[in-house]
Amino acid sequence: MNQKDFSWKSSLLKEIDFYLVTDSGLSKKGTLSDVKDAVESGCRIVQYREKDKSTKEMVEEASEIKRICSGRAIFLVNDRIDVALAVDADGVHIGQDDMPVETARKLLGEDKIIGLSVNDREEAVLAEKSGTDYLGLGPIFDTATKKDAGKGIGSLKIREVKDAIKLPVVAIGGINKENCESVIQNGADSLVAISAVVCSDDVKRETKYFIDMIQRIKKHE
Ligand code: 3NM
Repeated sequence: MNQKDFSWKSSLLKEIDFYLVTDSGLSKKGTLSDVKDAVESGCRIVQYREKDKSTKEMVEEASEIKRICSGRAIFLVNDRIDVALAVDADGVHIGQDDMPVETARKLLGEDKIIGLSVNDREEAVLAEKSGTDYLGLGPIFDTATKKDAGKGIGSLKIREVKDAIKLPVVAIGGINKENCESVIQNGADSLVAISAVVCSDDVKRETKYFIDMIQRIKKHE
């Protein structure tokens, strides 16, 4: 069994409910406003995902997000290990085509969190061996938010992945208020709903909706 199964990071991540991923292209009120609102509503993990800004702008925004999250939420940076290091974020979330987890680990050290995106059970099993701390599994449903995400795998696949590994699984892709219950019922430890939250007029209300739903279902399991 992988020694990471027992790490404080895995235990901590299994306690997380709603996971905010930022998207400045979709956001109604802007990334910083979304982070503030989500954290004030009880969101305990934030991933800064920014594809359109310069490195300088990203470092500035990431330091603001770090300040907002401080003592309240885990703060991760998507893909950009340099930005994560520059602001001393809590970790990174990387994809299959990014730097290998082992290399990212060397750069970041043992105390930082590394999450990896996987699409199926095979990738999940390999990811667990690589020393990642949690998995992002998706897309669960079809999504327009990430153009190259591919077709939704369906929420039953979550159970298949959970049965094969011990790491926390965060479900992502096309999740909204209508389909979110099946995601948690099928074993996801946490979920991301980008457009369902940042396109809304009230990020606080939507975040709270997801947190309450997840806690209610987990309590009855
Ligand atoms: N990653 P929405 S799907 C950023 O499958 C991202 O790895 C995915 O946005 C993956 O909640 C996705 O609006 C977009 O569908 C999720």
